[in-house]
Parts: sequence; C-alpha cells; structure tokens
Amino acid sequence: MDYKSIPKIELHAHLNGSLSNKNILELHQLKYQGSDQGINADAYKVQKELPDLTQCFAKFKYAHELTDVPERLGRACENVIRDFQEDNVVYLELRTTPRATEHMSRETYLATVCEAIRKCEKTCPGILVKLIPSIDRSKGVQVAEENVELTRKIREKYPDLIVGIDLSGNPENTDFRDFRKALQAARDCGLKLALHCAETAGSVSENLEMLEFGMDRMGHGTFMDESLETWKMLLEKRIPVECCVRSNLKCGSVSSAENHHIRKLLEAQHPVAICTDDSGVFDTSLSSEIELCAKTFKLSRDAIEEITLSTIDQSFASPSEKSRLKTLVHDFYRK
Ligand code: 6MZ
Repeated sequence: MDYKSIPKIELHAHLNGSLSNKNILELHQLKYQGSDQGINADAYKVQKELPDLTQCFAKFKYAHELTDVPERLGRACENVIRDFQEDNVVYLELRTTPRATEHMSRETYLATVCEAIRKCEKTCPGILVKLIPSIDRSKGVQVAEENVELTRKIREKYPDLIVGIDLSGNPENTDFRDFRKALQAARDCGLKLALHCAETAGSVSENLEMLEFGMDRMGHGTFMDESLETWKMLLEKRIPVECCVRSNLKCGSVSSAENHHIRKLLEAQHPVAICTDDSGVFDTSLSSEIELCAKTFKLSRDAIEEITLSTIDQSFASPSEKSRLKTLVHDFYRK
C-alpha cells in the first residue's frame, strides 16, 4: 500500500515540533542573514529514545529561538502546512502555544499564526487547516487564563478557524485542578477541549479528575490503563484518543510499537486518531505513522479507511466540512 497517497487527517500536531530539517535550516538562515554558522538541525531531532519526557521538552527551545518574530513564525507555519499537504494530509488541526518574545506579544503571536493559515487557503488549497491554541501547563495558571481570553478575542475575527483549546506542556510539578477554571471558560465560549492526559505514569488521581471534568478528545492517554477505573471510564465515556506512536517510543513512555496502548483501544473498538505529535522532533510523518500502525497491528485497507472516517468524526470541523472530507476519503477507497 502506498501510504503517502492515502488522504489523511491530522488532529494532533504542535507547530514548533513539526518543523522539518529543511524548515529549520531556512529559518536559521533568515535569522542569521544567510549564515549556516552554528546550525545543527539534527540537534532539534530526537535521534534515539530519550530516558523521559522532560528531556524531550528541551528540544522545543531550538525551534522557539527561530520563531521569535512574526515574519519567521508566519513562515514556519506556512512551511509546516505545506509539508503536511505534501504528505497528502487533507485536514489538519494545528496547535500552538501563544508565546510572548522580546519582539512580539502573545496576541501578535496568535494573530500571525491565524494570518499564515489564511494565506495557506490560497497557496495550499489541498488542505483544510484549523487552529487549536495551546495552554502550556508549565507556564502557570495566570498565563493559561490569559490565553483563553486571548483566544476568545482573536476568534471573533477568525470564527471558522479557531476550534478548540489544547492543554499540553510538561505535566511534571503541575496540578490539573489549577487549570479547570481556564478550561471551563474555554468550554463555556464554545471551544472544544483536546487535553493531554496520562502522558506519564503515576498520575491516576489526576487522570480520574480529568475524565470527570470531561474533554472532547484526549492527547496520548498513555497510562490510562494503569488503573482499571480510569480505563473503564475512558471506554464508557468514549473519549477519542489521539495516538502518537513514534513520539511515545522516542520519549520512552512505551517500550515497543507492539505494546502501544493503541492496540488495546483498537481491540476495544474505541475511537482513535493516528497522529504525529511533533513530526520534526520525532522525525516522522503521518504516512509513516499510519504505515507503522498498519504493519504492527496488521490493519487492512478497510480498517485504515474506517480509522480515517472515525478521525473525521472526532475532528472539530463543521458538519459540512466533515461530510466533504468523508466523500473525499470514500471516493479514494472506491477508486
Ligand atoms: C506535551 C507537548 C508535546 O506550542 O510552541 N508539546 N506537550 N507532550 C508532548 N509530547 C511529546 N509535544 C509538544 O509547540 C511546542 C510545544 O508543544 C508542547 C510543548 O509545550 C512544546 O513546548 P508550540 O507550537
């Protein structure tokens, strides 16, 4: 099967983790006026397994240094969208954390990303893109609340583009309860919630609180089966899980592709989305993730079509957009 040719749906991709080597090089040259000095695009990638998630977060600093002004941030966003389109991704929900730098405010950051996506409607007509602003847990509660407010404000200008809020970042030393107010405010103004959950072991009580709070989709859910109670509740609530196999392998949170929790979820006929997470950092693509899952779990062509159609249902696209995407996928598999 030619995995690249399949029309694909990407629901979990972080902008500053999705920069290809070529993209990193271009941004570096733009920042340092054509100089290659000090460039080490490979330093941005996770070459082999890291011992834990915390070491993975250090990787994002490299990209963040290059997307610190609107011009390069916009360029990064356009390039990432083009790369996904080249991989035949027909629908992308891109997420990114509004970040203030010396040269721009968080508001400018978010507006720049929105404008870059708008521009791509013309330059990349083969891909429909939505935006999910992220809350980085490590930046604290006040920033989280401000980011929700900012998202609400900018969304007035881009109502069809901003569809949800993501909770991500390093979960170490943070408490989900602190973010409930911000997330509830997001939900109250109609934003969908895509929350990273159970990315590290030993967080059963937090996982329970998050399940009780509810969400529209769950990021990773790696350790949901650490307790029977959380596993059962996940299945009962039928919260779709965004699965990023290579990311989990490279961050050392799962021991092998065979042991990835997507296997149990597929067996339970639970809705899953196969995603990249950070295609640049983890040196992957959505085609490659689907191929890995297909080969590891012996997924037939029909099973891949079924997962793709379910992923469309899990997306935050409008009903008419979902129906158009389903027709496109259906037509491809009947060719
Ligand atoms: C949790 C992650 C992540 O927002 O600057 N991020 N958060 N778990 C993960 N799994 C490995 N991968 C990426 O993109 C980079 C940011 O996304 C979040 C982190 O906060 C990271 O700094 P943006 O575009």
